[in-house]
Formats: sequence, structure tokens, C-alpha cells
Amino acid sequence: MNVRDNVNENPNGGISHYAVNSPQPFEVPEQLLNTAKQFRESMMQYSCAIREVKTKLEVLNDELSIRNSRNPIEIIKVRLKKPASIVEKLQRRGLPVSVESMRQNLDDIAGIRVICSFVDDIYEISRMLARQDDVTIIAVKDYIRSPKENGYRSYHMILEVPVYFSNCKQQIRVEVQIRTIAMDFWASLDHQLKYKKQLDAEDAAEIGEELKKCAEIIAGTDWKMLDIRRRIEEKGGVVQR
Ligand code: 0O2
Repeated sequence: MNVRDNVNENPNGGISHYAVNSPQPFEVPEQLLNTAKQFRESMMQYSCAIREVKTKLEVLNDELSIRNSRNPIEIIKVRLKKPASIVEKLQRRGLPVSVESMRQNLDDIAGIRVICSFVDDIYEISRMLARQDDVTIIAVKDYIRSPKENGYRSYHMILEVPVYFSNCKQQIRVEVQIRTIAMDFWASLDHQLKYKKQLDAEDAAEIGEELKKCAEIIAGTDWKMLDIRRRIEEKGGVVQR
């Protein structure tokens, strides 16, 4: 393979070189390399914060599964926001596009989605997480009690957790979205609608209305399923998974 990756961090400052399959290296300004380094470092820190919060959720799930003989959490999904989405969000909000601005203004670079079986599991998990003394709650949006106009339901928390690095402690923000399996199923289809740019306005509005009706049905089913589980438990049964 004759591809050569050569990032030269020039200690004397000025210009560094990067050559790919080319005898003529092109010049990369030092400032750009520094920004790239800061960005990589920030993303590493967000990724560590995700691991911290994910571990907290796994511990809660393990404990509750012993206590209640069933797992409140079905799946935990994690994601780091993509650079293009970060830039798009900063631009949409009229904010400077820089690593510093991203760290100051965006709360959802590190994202965790927790999928629960039942609606009460969502509130129990969120309460337990909020009670931990190294977790700071920055904001909560309850889109289950107050769904969005399009029918979107989910419980959102912006948390700050400490992460310990070699020579410092950083408070890092993580967005946690907690929802049921049914809410998650709905949100993935709705997400597709959002990004299908080739749909004309009429089709998009019609599908949006259909989705809104589905959201109502799904919400009704979620509460009914919870009611059934509680009735089974009252009779001394255990709903196991
Ligand atoms: P991604 O890649 O899914 O994270 P914003 O809309 O982000 O400018 P805010 O106040 O930060 O404003 O957002 P909010 O309402 O707390 O919701 C942020 C995230 O919730 C979104 O992230 C989605 O993941 C999810 N969400 C919110 N509303 C909807 C919705 O109507 N449908 C679906 N499917 N998901 C929604 P991002 O940044 O859009 O993208």
C-alpha cells in the first residue's frame, strides 16, 4: 500500500504537511491542526462520559432486575453526535462554529437512549439516576406527559457527570433519552420522515397525520400494558422477561 499518512506536528509552529499518494505535500495551517486536536480530545471526553452514565444505568438495571425479577431496561444505545450535525446545529442557532462554542452551547454531543418495557420504568430509572450525588441535572423535558405536536414521546434529561482524566476532573454533559419500546419504534419511523427530503409537502403532511394517530394508539397501548402488568403483579404473579 503506497498511501502515506503523514501528520507532522511541527514543534516550531507554522506549517505542517500532509501527503496522500502525492509527491507534493500540501500545507496544513497549524491552527487547523490544533482545532482538530481539540475536537478529537473533546470527543474522547464525551465518549468517556457516555461510558460513565451507561455503567450507572447498567448497575441500576442489574439491581432492579434482582429486586423485581424483571429487567426494566431492554436496550441502551449510545451515540456521539456527528461533526456535520454539530456544525448544522450551531449554524441553525446562529452560534459560532468552534470547539469552544460546541462545548458551551450543545448539550447533546454525548447521547444515550434507554429503551424500557413499561412507562413506570422510565420514571423509576430517571429518579434513581437523578438521586446519585455525582449527577447534576441540568434540564428535564418530559415529552411523555407533554408530547410534542407531532406525537413524539420520550423523557429527556441533560446530565452533567464528573470524568477523571490523568491530571484533571471534567464535568461533562450527556443527553439521556428514556422511552418505551413502542415510543422508540414510533420515533425511528418519524425520524425517517424527517430526513426523506424527496417527499412532497402534501405526502409529508399526510404521513405526519397518520404518524400522529399511531402515536396516540401507541401511548394508549403503553399505559394499558402497564395496567395489565400491575394487575398480574397484584395477583402475586411476576412478569418475567
Ligand atoms: P439526534 O441525532 O437524534 O440526536 P433541537 O430540536 O435539537 O434543536 P432541543 O431542545 O435540543 O432542540 O431538542 P429536544 O426537543 O430536547 O430533542 C432533541 C433530540 O430529541 C433530537 O435530537 C431527537 O433525537 C429527539 N427528538 C426530539 N423531537 C423529536 C421528534 O419529533 N421526532 C424524533 N424522531 N425525535 C425527536 P436531534 O438533534 O434531532 O438528532
